[in-house]
Amino acid sequence: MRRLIHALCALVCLLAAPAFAEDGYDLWLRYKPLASAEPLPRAIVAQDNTPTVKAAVAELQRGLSGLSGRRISVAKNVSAPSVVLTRLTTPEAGLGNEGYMIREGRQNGQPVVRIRANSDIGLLYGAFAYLRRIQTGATTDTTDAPKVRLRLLNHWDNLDGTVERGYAGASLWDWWRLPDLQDPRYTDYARANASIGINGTVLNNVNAKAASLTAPYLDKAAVLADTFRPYGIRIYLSARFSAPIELGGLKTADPLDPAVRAWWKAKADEIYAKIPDFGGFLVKANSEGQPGPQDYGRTHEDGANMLAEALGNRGVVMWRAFVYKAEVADDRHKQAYSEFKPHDGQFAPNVLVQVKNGAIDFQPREPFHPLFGAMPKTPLMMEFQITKEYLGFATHLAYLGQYYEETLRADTFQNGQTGWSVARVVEGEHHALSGMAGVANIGTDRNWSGSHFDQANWYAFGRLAWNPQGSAHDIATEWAKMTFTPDPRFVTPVVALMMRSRETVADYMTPLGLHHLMDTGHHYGPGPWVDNLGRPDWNPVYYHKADDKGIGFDRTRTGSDALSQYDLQAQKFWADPKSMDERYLLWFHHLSWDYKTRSGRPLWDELVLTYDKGAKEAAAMQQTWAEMKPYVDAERFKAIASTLRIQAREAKWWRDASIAYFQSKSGRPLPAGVAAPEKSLDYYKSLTFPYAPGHH
Ligand code: BDP
Repeated sequence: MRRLIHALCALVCLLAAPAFAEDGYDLWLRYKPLASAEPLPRAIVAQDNTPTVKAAVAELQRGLSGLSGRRISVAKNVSAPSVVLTRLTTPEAGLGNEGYMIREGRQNGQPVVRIRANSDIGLLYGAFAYLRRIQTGATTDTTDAPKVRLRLLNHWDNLDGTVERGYAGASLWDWWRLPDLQDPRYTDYARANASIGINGTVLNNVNAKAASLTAPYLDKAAVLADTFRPYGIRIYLSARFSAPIELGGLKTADPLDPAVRAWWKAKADEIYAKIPDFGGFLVKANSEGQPGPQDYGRTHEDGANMLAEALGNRGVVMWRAFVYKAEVADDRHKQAYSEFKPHDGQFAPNVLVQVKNGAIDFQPREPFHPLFGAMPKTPLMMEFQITKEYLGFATHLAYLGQYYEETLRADTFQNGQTGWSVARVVEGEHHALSGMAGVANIGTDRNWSGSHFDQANWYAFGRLAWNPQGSAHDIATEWAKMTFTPDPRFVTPVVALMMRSRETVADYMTPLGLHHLMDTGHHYGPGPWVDNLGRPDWNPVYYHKADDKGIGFDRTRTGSDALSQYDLQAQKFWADPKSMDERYLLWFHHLSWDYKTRSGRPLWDELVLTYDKGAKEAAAMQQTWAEMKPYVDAERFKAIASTLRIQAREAKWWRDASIAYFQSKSGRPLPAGVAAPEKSLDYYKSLTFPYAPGHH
């Protein structure tokens, strides 16, 4: 008897357990039953049956049945409370091709929610928006359309399955088994992206192999394009500029050479025959050893326009402005501006210049890139990094929504006028094209992003690409509600923690405007002492310039004068160390250790205390999380607790190693009450990480 009871108990437990593990695979599309008594529609009514409308219906069915715990039917007419999807017969101008309208009303005596759009993709976006609004407690009625046309992920994925700067496992693209293997995960990838409005993806690394443009690889890419198409996602490829030599057997890749031009034209035609809605090319040229037009004495626009011509009105070229050269002795901060600004207005209409958020390289904090204020005649595409190459990989919690917002809200004073925020420049109101790209943090890890909180960075990127003027705080709130629970006892402290988290990381890695202090190659841990790399501007010492007298990079007129690349009014943000935001202080100024900061403390003390504060905050994040235990499933609770433990330990490592090193320069005592580094500077210098992920 007892045995039977045990067996029955085991069965009950099994049935009561969630059908699948809370491993993060469902992202923010979990659709768990809502506690609120709001009556939800019981049917979905749609007239069309296109692949995109089918996807919208399927998502609504999945979402509403999950949220209500009921079966949801699909019908042609309204006979129950319903969601009605309608493509407008007379286009509504304000909605454009991707916008939607959601309205509550009544039809056939039943309450209905009408989702209307000019296009099928608008209906899909509307369906996702409606589900989001239910889950986040927003009112149903809304009208929305994206402010940016190209909202793209950039995968730095290699053909061998590795991911440059990827910390979430291997590449999602199984090039080896494609085109035959069609992983269902590709559809979930598309769903997740469509749910946040992403409408394009560059499949391969900017450090591109020409092979990705060969017929077998195009066939593989075509399968992905077919899978993504119903979700409004077009595919793009990074193009290696020297492909005409490597694949075409030509002697040159000179963009003005007729044979080279013909080769690219034929290649574009071949691509369009396989992928009719191919989006276009992303190009890293003449940067970090990549081939480019300058190898032939030509300019960036010669290269970009040649590819633009090959694509014609079928696609776009996204030409990256991330360029710097060993031969140029000038401050690396200045190089992209010097190379691109003189060519403003000379790019073909289907070219966008893709600019990183800052002039160096995705540092924990960077002032906005001066090009955003300087090329009014060219559509400038924003490039953010979602993967956290310089912010602790996937192991440290740093919510980047707050970072993106900081950059997007900065005023560039383009054309000397106020109100030209980076967001407005990116929205490109004077241009036919506009775009925002995010270097993806996605891989084969079950939770997609390497850690649960890193999903929020993917989410925030998509939402801000849709509306660059959106609020990082609101976006974090939405994400937390959908990904975990709408319970305010969870949402309020967790959103507060997220909003502070990137600041915390900046404090324990690169406080007061310091930058590029990461160790060689992998960029993970501290390496402020590194001074032995081939190029001066690869060395951390180049950036902090610390000696026994002071620290910081003078980018004012007495130094490299990079500051002058900003509009006169924008220069005022950072020109005067006394009045500026000190979080950028040492980015622009070289100051003595005794320099009196706003707190009244000398710079040395301030620096040490900021490191100390960052490390303490990282440790405290664990406590906040511990208090969230009642609101989170055991599996994700534990996973997050363990990454926070790693983060706290490594924040202390950053703090200790940095303080030890800078103290060896300043020769000053630590401010009262601050603990000395745990180990010697030599110990920190001796650490090596040859197998850190993401480094190729
Ligand atoms: C740097 C990365 C490197 C990329 C490069 C780029 O360290 O792996 O190839 O940027 O953006 O941040 O091209």
